[in-house]
Amino acid sequence: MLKIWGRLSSINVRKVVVAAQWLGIAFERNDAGHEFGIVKTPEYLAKNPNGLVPLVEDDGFVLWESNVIVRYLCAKHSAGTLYPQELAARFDAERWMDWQQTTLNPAGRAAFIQLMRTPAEKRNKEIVAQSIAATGPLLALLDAHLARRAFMAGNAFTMADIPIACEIHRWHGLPLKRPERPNLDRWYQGILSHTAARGVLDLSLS
Ligand SMILES: N[C@@H](CCC(=O)N[C@@H](CS)C(=O)NCC(=O)O)C(=O)O
Repeated sequence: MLKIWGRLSSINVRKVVVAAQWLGIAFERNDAGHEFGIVKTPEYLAKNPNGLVPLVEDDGFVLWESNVIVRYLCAKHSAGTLYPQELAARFDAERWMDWQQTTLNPAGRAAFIQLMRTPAEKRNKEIVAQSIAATGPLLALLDAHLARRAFMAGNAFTMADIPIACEIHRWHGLPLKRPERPNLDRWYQGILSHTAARGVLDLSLS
């Protein structure tokens, strides 16, 4: 059975759990990282020398890097559907997954760290404001993108929707005022209503 290592308070672990639930794969998840430790033990470091979560073990195959795990699971269990097979469609989806890691996540991460991981008396409002200012245009871009298609990579749900949905879950969990983004909200609510989101994207941030 697929074994997932990682705490659900991690955005990157959430991606893997949503993917596994969407695909209907039987899995066992073991809390690791942060307050659960484990990630700095020699046994864990031998599997992931970064000492980070998530990590999966699938019939002896060990893999880390959340978006790569999502790709792997979708390719293994949903080739041609969640993992598009036609090259242009596949790389359309790949592009959004990389964009989540390299653009959207770095923009919003500082606000998350300040508002959810930093004691109130130590928070830096300027850092939060900069993170909001960096994220706003990216959410507007997503809203415009989703005005013209039902999902991130076209008219069907693919692997590309998973990392972005987890990022939106994290952003929506922050105590911030958000302008209306009707297309983004429609897309996100659709994902939230899927059974695969249960126990993950319906959790508040911790
Ligand atoms: N690029 C990696 C980043 C992994 C990462 O930074 N994981 C964080 C949680 S989101 C972590 O392991 N933090 C240390 C810990 O939980 O102990 C991925 O996408 O999997």
